Amino acid sequence: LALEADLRYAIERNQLQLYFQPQAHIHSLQIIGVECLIRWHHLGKLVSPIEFIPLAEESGLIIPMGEWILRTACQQAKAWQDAGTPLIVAINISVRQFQHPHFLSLVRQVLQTTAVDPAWIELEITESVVMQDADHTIELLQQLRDLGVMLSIDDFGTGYSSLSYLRRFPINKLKIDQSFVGNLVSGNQDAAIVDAIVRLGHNLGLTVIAEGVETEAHLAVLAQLHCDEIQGYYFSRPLPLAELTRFLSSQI
Ligand code: G
Ligand code: G
Ligand code: MN
Ligand code: NA
Repeated sequence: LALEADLRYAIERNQLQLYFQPQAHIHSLQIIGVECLIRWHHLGKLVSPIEFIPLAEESGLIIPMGEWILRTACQQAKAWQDAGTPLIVAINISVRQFQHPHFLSLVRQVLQTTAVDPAWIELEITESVVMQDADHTIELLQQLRDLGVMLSIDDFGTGYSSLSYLRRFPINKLKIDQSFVGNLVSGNQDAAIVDAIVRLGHNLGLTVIAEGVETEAHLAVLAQLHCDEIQGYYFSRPLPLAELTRFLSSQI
């Protein structure tokens, strides 16, 4: 496959780039963190991860790519810490990466070599990943927590979460999937779902963040439903580092 060969080359030649989407407190709108989102500059175009993450998963390239993402994200988190402006740095972990036998030791090694304070690192795991082989998953999640990192469940509400398992997962945050946010109107069915997720999260002692927040109206409904944090185009698109730096300084 031509694209696969190109992708392999892109990893070796550092043609991948991390973008960062700010996350903010729902009331103060203060930036609390960023989600790292991978971009690939390929033949003069920006290829979406929707196109190449599945390919990377199938081919196994997600392992070196995921390692590059983890290391680059931790280096950036460390730079913000050293500058006295620490931010939560949230990193997407793919299924195959999470299930790789050396994932735990990779995370440990990257934390050590980058000397980052792991309290500011958040690993985003999707709901479907954590539901496979739950006993093993709980053990691995606990081992990751023991390294000092935070854990969130991404795309929450789209998979088939067993609520009893959720109670046993040593996680910190639920990320409400953007499919529940796009048509959010006070009193509608999506609002009922968001309300239930926020209550569930809070009753389990978790922080709840909504993704895909695009409008002032979304923000108002989410605030009314006591959601803690927001992420989405309303606040900012994913930005390359230089633009994020400008955005951060404009917020102070
Ligand atoms: O940023 P964007 O909306 O284009 O991302 C599309 C999809 O690709 C999302 O599902 C997102 O979670 C995934 N994605 C983006 N960056 C990464 C990454 O660094 N690692 C993994 N595993 N998935 C990513
Ligand atoms: O699967 P995950 O939640 O990691 O994917 C996040 C994806 O959502 C990224 O591709 C990102 O670019 C996209 N995204 C971020 N904010 C918004 C938004 O406000 N609206 C829409 N439609 N997509 C968004
Ligand atoms: Mn995510
Ligand atoms: Na999501």
